[in-house]
Amino acid sequence: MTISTKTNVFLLTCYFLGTACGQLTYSLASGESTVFQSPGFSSSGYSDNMFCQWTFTSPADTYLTFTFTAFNVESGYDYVYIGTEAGVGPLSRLNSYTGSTIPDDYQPGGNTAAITLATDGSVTEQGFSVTVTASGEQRK
Ligand SMILES: [Ca+2]
Repeated sequence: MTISTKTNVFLLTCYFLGTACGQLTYSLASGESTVFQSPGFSSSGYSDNMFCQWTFTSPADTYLTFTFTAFNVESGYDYVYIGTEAGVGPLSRLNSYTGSTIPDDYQPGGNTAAITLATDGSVTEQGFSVTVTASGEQRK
């Protein structure tokens, strides 16, 4: 019975983590744009101790571009990362952001990219809103 209880606690924890992050994968058609907002953006902001990774994909001959329209995470403690594929591995081209300066447009260089939000145990802010666009043109 002990094993069963631990398993249930584990599954419950996963359930809540998943719920806090919301929908995790997004697929865009060529030429399509979508506005993505971090959890709680339009209400009380994001939460402590979050680790959420959202993956965006578009057709093979397109490139994803991230255009931030609002950005505020606790400077030096909470971070937003954008990288190719599944995010934070050594092969990813990874940009990291913290603080309240709205980042420049960023094109990771392919048709798959992930945004990660990692927050520590205290102090939260509004988070970010970003427009993700699948375009047939690659920037220089
Ligand atoms: Ca924080």
